[in-house]
Amino acid sequence: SSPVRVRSLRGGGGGARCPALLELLSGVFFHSAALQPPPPPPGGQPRAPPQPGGGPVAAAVVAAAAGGAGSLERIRADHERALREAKETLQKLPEEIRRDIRQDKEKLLQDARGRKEAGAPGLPQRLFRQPVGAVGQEPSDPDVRQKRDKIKEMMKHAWDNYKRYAWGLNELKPISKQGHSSNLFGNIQGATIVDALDTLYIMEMKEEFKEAKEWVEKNLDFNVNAEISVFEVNIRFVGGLLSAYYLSGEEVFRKKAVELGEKLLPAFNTPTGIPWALLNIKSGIGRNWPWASGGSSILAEFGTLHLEFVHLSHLSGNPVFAEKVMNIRKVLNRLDKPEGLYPNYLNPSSGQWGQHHVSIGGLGDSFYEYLLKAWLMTDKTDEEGKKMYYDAVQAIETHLIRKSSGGLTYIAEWKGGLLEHKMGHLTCFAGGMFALGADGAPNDRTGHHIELGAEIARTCHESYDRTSMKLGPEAFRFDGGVEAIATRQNEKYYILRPEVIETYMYMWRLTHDPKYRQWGWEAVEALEKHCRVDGGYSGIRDVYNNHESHDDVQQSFFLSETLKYLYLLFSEDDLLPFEHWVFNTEAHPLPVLHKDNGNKEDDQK
Ligand code: DMJ
Repeated sequence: SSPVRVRSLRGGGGGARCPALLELLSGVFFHSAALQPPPPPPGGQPRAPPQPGGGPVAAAVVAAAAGGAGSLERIRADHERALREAKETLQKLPEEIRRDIRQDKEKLLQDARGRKEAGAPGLPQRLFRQPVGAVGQEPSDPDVRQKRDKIKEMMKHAWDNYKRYAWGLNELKPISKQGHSSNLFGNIQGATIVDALDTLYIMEMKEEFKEAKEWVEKNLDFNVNAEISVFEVNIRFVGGLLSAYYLSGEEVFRKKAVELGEKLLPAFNTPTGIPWALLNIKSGIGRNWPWASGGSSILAEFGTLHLEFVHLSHLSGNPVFAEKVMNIRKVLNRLDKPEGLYPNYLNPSSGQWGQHHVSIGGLGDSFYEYLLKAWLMTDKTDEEGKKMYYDAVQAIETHLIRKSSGGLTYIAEWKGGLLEHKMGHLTCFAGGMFALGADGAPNDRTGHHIELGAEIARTCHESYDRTSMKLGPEAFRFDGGVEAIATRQNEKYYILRPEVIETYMYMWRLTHDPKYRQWGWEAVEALEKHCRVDGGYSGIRDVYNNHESHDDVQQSFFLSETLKYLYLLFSEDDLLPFEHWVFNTEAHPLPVLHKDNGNKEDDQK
């Protein structure tokens, strides 16, 4: 095989790192709070604004926001003023006190009305500057440009049909030409619209972006009596809204993201703070999937909130979101891990692992992804996330990664110490993850991590190439005399998943080896041939069959991930560059919170 060319993610590197995420966050919060004009206290000097969902960190933030180094003096002055006011009140007549209370109440009401009209209840004002790389240049090579245009046309076909047959509903049924609702979102509506916003933006589909934004403004409603999947709603809705905000600067997306984030908070009301999988967003009552080992929460679900919740704190000035996800880390770090591996199940009441099943695919996958990306998103200051990621990869290499007799590297699943030689389509994202993390790999193992990414990409490409339709199955095996082939009927389907293309995109960006564009283009041709129908794009029931049996669902992640990663694969590297953006697990780009400007502003153009 050809030698792998390694491209560095960042120039230089190394140097002293800030020790803790909270330090970074403190910069974030101080900034947000400082941008908010403090409401003048009745007849006194300026006071720090109150922070919803307070607690000790919030108090410190408020104090520091009020004056940095002089914050202690300010607190003292506030206390003295409060004492003075109390004394004055004691000297007043009852009628005067009643009048003061009436006036205070009226003022509060007026302020609340004013905030409602301004449309940003409780959110600090924020100066928006578009981060670097929200738009990129046209590809210079005409062939690449043509291919990219084709991918944009695919997006238009998917979007137009959704709009025509399922507008405002969650997903499209492209064969029966009607809406599809998934119970993952309860009766929150519009998953495809929110998931597609950022793809529309980066593809410069301006009219479509505008109509999507108007729908969000008028119709996206979280005040519903609905039991939702906390994970799915977070990665698709919170992630989609955050990206739409960071790309476009439209306040409505920030407001909706924070509003939804607040709705998700009761999920953390468990004895350990490990959140429930399911939450009724009206009643705030949570529970876990009935099938999950002894009432456990799922690693890939509670471990895939971190990036979005850190950004929710950044945008709202409210530290509670970041505190919730930092606590998940704390719980995990207190636990013994079998062979250094993280089981997929953790009981939120006892804080103990459930069944010892370990997977880098379904139930585990994006937990590992978010450890790495938490480190990258904090401009490589989140040392804890970094350590957890590289330690986990070490254990995965030792216990789960194997090579077939035909020379294909694969990642098996681990069940109480025994290996199941099966790899899921979902697991294929790991090729991109290993390559993305190569730059920071300890002990000069950068080349090794890139090579590992390249090997996983090759195996996953084989899983596509060994089918009749050139689209990969849901899971493939390395036992019973087969390699990279699905042997069970219920593992032969393809539901428009992105993970293999995601890995091609990372490998292309990091090596510029042309085979990744070639493999991506093979996937485009297969999608067009087998999944494209009059009414949009559909999944396939059996990719080994010569005749399509369509599953009649156009998944929202086809628009948010599959088409976005294809588009980026055929774009120049200046569109959403890795130095400035990380992608959440649903391919929604979130800006890196750069330390060199004190985390005080998003990176600027
Ligand atoms: C997406 O919703 C996300 O990528 C998630 O992490 C895993 N599954 C789907 C796509 O396959």
